[in-house]
Amino acid sequence: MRLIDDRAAGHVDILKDLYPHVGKAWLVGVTGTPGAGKSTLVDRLIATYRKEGKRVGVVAVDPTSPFSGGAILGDRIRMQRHFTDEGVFIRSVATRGALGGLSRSAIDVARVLDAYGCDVVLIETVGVGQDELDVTRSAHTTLVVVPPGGGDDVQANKAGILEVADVFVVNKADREGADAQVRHLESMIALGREIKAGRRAVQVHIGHHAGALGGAPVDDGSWSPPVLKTVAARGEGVDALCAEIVRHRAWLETDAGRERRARQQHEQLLGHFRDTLIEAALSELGAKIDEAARSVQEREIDPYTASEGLIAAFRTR
Ligand SMILES: Nc1nc2c(ncn2[C@@H]2O[C@H](COP(=O)(O)OP(=O)(O)O)[C@@H](O)[C@H]2O)c(=O)[nH]1
Ligand SMILES: [Mg+2]
Repeated sequence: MRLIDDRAAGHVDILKDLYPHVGKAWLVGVTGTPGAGKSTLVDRLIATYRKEGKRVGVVAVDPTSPFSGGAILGDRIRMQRHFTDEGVFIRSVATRGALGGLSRSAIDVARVLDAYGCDVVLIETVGVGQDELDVTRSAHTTLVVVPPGGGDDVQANKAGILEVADVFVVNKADREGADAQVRHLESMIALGREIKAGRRAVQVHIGHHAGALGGAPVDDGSWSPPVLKTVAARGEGVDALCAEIVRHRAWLETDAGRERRARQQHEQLLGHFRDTLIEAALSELGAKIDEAARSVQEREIDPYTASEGLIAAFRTR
């Protein structure tokens, strides 16, 4: 796992060798606002799964980014009671720098834990940036953890939270504003479904040249994320959360669920291909890119032609 996190020479070969053993674990992404209680919740989930006799892996993305600096120490404290448990394997990843480095490391380390024999792998990440989107694409079930509040800090629309959440968890429900947050999220979800249904209605209308707009079936077998309240600090609501994860797992076995999984895997491969391609191109072209950038800066060439030139140079190698 260290070699993989360091992206050391030969780490891809390790991953290739492990791949036949990958695919048995349930991957649960846990994302959301810093301080929302993700690590505390993960600690509770570990305890629950251990009671069921499951082997648990945890991948904590080491938040070296400025807005969440130092949180990893907190993560370790939050989960420390499990450190001596042989059925629990906790690993943090830290690689930044390389393209999508952090998410790649997290996903790859999760795969190692899967191959190692973990039944469940919990992947804790912060926020929903591009990096985290890659993680949520790889996870079977993604939990989005948010604190109570009016919803301003959730920015559900902007951050694409609605797209990635399989289950919303309003944690710190012992604090004021939890119900307001639940209502806010539920109305966002309802709105999202209405927009989708509206789109379908329009398609039906155009397709059949008949009927009024609206009234398209909303219950199309798709998954609508439930919104749960938890008090992770006291372990409240955790059983209900686990039940939702099981329910989501069952849904993924339905036709709509399989379709969604296939789409995710397609996106995942595309993301991986993109990273691999860019990495190869960057290392092959090296100084040519700097040259092209300089030419563009001096206005000797336009950026479109410059890019085409780089691609042509890469292809002829
Ligand atoms: N009041 C309250 N505090 C909580 C709850 N869950 C976690 N916390 C506290 O919130 C802080 C941040 O928790 P942490 O799990 O590190 O959040 P993370 O950054 O999302 O991983 C810690 O001080 C926790 O003890 C909760 O349900 N209620
Ligand atoms: Mg944390």
